Amino acid sequence: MNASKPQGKPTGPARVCILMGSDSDLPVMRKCMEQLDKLGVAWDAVVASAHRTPDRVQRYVREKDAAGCLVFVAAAGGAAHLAGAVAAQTTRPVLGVPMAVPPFNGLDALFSTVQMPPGMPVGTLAAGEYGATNAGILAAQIVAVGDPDLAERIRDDRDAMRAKVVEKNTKMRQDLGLPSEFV
Ligand code: RP5
Repeated sequence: MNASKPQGKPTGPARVCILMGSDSDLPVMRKCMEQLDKLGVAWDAVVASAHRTPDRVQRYVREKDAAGCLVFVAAAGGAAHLAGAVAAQTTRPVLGVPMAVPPFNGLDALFSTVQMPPGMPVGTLAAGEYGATNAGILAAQIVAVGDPDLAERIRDDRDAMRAKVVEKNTKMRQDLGLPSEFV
């Protein structure tokens, strides 16, 4: 079935809140925002660092939690403690996106984000743009547990993705002079 497509940036109270350790993380985290826009999930974003502005992190998470945010996404690079610091302030699900900054290109941030002590889970995504994109989709999937229309839009999106893969296969097989479909 085709759920109605959202137009532009969704309005209303943010159901997903994105924290970034620095504005230098924004170009990558736009991938997350694009997914949320496409799926019609209202979001908010802030620059707040676990190390440079710990009090801002605490205030933002507590205020947004109280205002009805359902999922937090935290993106940080280097010694990336942001997702853990967010998890310490809320019982909402927290998704962590390690940013790929030099000299270790995200491996440091991946370990810092994924190796949370027992009792304080952070759902850690891939480093960089893959993780940012999937954080948007996964956050929407979590919100969709209580929103059947959103769940349908996510299914429609998957169907469109599958159709594209099949289309690419058909074109590639044509270019290679193979029969139209494999058997
Ligand atoms: C982290 O340090 C940020 O999340 C960013 O990925 C990295 C570098 O920050 P800037 O020096 O660009 O502000 O806290």
